[in-house]
Amino acid sequence: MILENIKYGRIRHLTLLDPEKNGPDNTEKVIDFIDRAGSDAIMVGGSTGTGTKSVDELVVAIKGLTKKPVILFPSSPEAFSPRADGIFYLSLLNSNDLKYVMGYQVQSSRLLKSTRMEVISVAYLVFEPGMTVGKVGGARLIKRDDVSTALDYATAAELIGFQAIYLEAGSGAPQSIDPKVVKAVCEDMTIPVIVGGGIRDPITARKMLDSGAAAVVTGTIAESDPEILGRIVSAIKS
Ligand code: 1GP
Repeated sequence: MILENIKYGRIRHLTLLDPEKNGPDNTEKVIDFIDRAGSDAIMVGGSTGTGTKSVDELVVAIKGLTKKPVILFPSSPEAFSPRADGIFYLSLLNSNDLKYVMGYQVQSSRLLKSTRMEVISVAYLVFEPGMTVGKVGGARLIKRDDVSTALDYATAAELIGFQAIYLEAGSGAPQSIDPKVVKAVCEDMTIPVIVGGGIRDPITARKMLDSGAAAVVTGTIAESDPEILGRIVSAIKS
């Protein structure tokens, strides 16, 4: 159970792979980095251009190389593969575009229910700078140190009944979310909080865990610097 594993500290680091940047050709190399680094799970998704074919091909390639759980992280219902172990069923709560809040969820609900994969409802909150997901997702970006607005959204998410909260600065962000926002949200929540975007070094990753995050996501670093990926994962698990 992916959610249980996140809740109870068995999945603390997740690596995001974007099918746009990771064709089947270099999957073997990237999975080798991820395995050696000790990352616990692999997310597959990206903000643009992730159609069923490229997502499915990447999921198949990953499943052939590792037993780590593969979790879909979709930007639209097309970014789907029935072969994944689970899906973050995201609702971008601070979007101006209803399709990211509930439209895509409605569109994909019956298909998802018919699969055997674990569907985890996730309140997705996008902070400054937001990067591509902020733009594509029409987000009213939350300031990276705005504790009060973050708590408003996170509390709403918990009361509505989401199973997890994902605090996102955007893939490739030059700076992560302020750990004090993570701390305030985590102190107040009973559901697990996942943090991602702009986490590039072991100290920042560790700070997120010390602030109460259940798990940390890194994407960009797996593609560019596998050595740092290993140090990030070690810092998280130390
Ligand atoms: C995506 O936040 C993650 O949700 C990944 O971000 O690519 O900046 O590590 P990075």
